[in-house]
Amino acid sequence: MYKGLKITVIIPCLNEEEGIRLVLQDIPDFVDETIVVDNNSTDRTGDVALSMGAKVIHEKMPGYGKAYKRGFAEATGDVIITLDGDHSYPVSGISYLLEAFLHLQVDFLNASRFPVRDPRAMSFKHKIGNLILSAATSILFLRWVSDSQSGMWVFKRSILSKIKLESDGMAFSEEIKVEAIKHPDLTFGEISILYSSREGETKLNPWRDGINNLLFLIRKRFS
Ligand SMILES: Nc1nc2c(ncn2[C@@H]2O[C@H](COP(=O)(O)OP(=O)(O)O)[C@@H](O)[C@H]2O)c(=O)[nH]1
Ligand SMILES: [Mg+2]
Repeated sequence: MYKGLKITVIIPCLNEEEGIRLVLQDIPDFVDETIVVDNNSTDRTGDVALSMGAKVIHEKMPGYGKAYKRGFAEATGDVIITLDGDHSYPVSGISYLLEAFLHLQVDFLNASRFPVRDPRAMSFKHKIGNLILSAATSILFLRWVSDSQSGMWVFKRSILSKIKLESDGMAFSEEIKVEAIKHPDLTFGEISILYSSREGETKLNPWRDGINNLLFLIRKRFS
């Protein structure tokens, strides 16, 4: 519990046996529930997560968005915090994010990776791709968003009944933010975090996912 709120952490994982160990060992004691959604990993991700006390859900259908939707359905906390299983997002920053979330009194808080302070954390190509996608989100939805592709969010679980989440893939990350921004009853905030280099191999295909995410934003805006 954190200030009377039940806290759930959700982590989607595809072959992250090294990263998930580092993430789980730093999860603060006030977190009530840690859910790892494993998608047919061929390494020991599920075993490692289970041995470290996480609730492990095996989702058969592939996809980042699919994994999150499954995790959301299992979550019981008042507040949900998400992050990658690759140890690139700051686990030690969870209390900082929760404090900001409560202080700003928002329904959805996005943790922005920008400015990137660790030069090894993000390649130049990824920085440009993220810049284009965040600029597109900001222009299309008329709200400044510095990192529409961040995978670390803090939000009230109750907002899930108000928003529509359809993407099964990487576009899920921008979709949930756009849904929070567009909804007239929901408030959106963003603060900067320290982002670092990941353990293991990226699951992102920069060209395919980058173009898909851009088309997803355009379709979402004009449909
Ligand atoms: N369960 C599940 N997790 C996934 C899938 N694709 C990616 N992930 C996880 O989602 C997180 C984000 O993927 P990552 O490769 O780090 O993308 P990046 O942070 O955008 O470079 C990582 O923890 C991945 O292991 C998937 O299909 N299923
Ligand atoms: Mg990652």
